[in-house]
Formats: sequence, structure tokens, C-alpha cells
Amino acid sequence: LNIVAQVPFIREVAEITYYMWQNGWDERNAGNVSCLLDEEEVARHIDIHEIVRTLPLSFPVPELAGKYLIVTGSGKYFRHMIAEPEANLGVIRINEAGSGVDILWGLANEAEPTSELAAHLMTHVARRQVDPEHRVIIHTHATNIIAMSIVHELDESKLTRTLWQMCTECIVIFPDGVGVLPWIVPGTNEIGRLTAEKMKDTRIVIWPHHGIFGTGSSIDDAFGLIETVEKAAGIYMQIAHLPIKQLITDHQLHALAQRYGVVPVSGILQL
Ligand code: 2HA
Ligand code: ZN
Repeated sequence: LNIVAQVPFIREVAEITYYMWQNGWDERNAGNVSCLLDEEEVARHIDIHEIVRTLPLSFPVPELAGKYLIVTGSGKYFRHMIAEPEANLGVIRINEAGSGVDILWGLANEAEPTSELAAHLMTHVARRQVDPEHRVIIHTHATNIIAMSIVHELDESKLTRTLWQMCTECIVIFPDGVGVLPWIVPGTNEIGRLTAEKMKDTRIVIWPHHGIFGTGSSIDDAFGLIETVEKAAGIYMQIAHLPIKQLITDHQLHALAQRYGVVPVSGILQL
């Protein structure tokens, strides 16, 4: 019996994390994923009345009390997700006070949820306030985004405009643009709080010299967003040192937004 093959939400996370490792984005224990799950969805596969272990949270999230999530484990390798889901993934429930988590499945051998749990839970709170469809957060060390954060200015508007200019689909996929944090020590409540703050206005936050946070209504949605940003960053890294002959103009970007019915974040296009 292979539980990965049986439980859709476990299979989905195992597959996307393994795929990101194959992309070269998630070396060693890099990256983390969390998805909000419906109680019925979880109860179909897991005994929700049996709490395996409880863990305290160093930051309370009463907004998520009673919510179920699947999360990757702290220090775990995306390369191992498919072969050993029970050791590398966990299904958790936020307790009624929002002060701790109940582990219901996985995180075997005393493993803990991702070291970026603060950023994940605080971002779930922030995104749910602006998007009722929100469910998924993916953090990955996407290679070209890290490279671009070294050679491009970290100004949010300038970085967003450059990404939109790289390929035609970008402004349609992320009209809200990208949020950019200063460099901050990862795994802290501070980086969690600041990431969540940015997520009130955008679905993408770049951590310079580190990676990206992408969010969405599904794994496909959040991952699709990240791969689109990473594609644009890759093109930038191929052309940035070459003489530029032409770019998509601001008027063309505006026409794209109109055709596809999206509203680009204001203050970027000069029309
Ligand atoms: O889980 O990516 O940011 C390892 C990390 C921390
Ligand atoms: Zn990271």
C-alpha cells in the first residue's frame, strides 16, 4: 500500500516538491510547502480524532484555529518526498486557541513542520483576508530569481517592470507585481511577519539571495506563478549583459492587461 498514490493531497505535494528538486531549485533541505485542507477531505483519509503529537507555536494564529494543513517537514529534502512521504510531510491542525499545532499524520521520528512555519501561517492569514480562494504557499530557491536579486535593483516597481518586459504572459499572470523584502535571517518570526505584510498586496514575495514565496488557490496555481516569474528571471539573466535592441513597451503591456482583463498594479507603467 503506497499512501502517496492513495491520498490526493499527499501525492500532489510530494510530486510538486520532487519536481522542484529535479528543476535544481531545492538543493539539500531547501524549500517548503503548505496547503490548507478541508476537514472532510482530511477525514476521508486520516483519523482526525487521533492526535499523534502537539507542538507549541511561538506566534499565535487565532485566525487559523481549527484549520487543517499539509506541510513539509523542517530540514527535510524535497528529493525524498515521494519515496518517504510519512517522514517528510505532515498533516496538522491548528488548535482552538491558535497557540499550537496537533500533528495528525506524518512528520515521523519527531520531525517538525517547516522552519518557515511562521511565514507560511502568517501568509495564509494575510492571503485569506484578500482572497477567499487562497489555499497554497510554496517557497523555493528558484535559481534565476536568486541570480537576478544579485544583479538587479531590489526596488519593487523596477523589478516588476523588468519581469513584465521579459515575456508577454507575465503581466497577465502577475498583474499585482512582485513584493521584495530586504535580506533577513530566514526561519524567523520577523521574516514571517514582513512576508505576510507584503502578501496583502501581491501573491509573490522575493527574498533576495534566497528565493521566492508564491501563493495561490491550488498547487498548480501557486507553482504556475513561480515558474512564470522564474522563466522571466531566466530570460533576464540571459540578456542583461547584452545590448538590448527592443523590449515590450509600456503601451503594449497596457494593451495586454486590457485584452486579458487584469489591472496592473499602479505606478509602474508610464503611459
Ligand atoms: O527549509 O528553504 O528558508 C529550508 C529553507 C529555509
Ligand atoms: Zn529557503
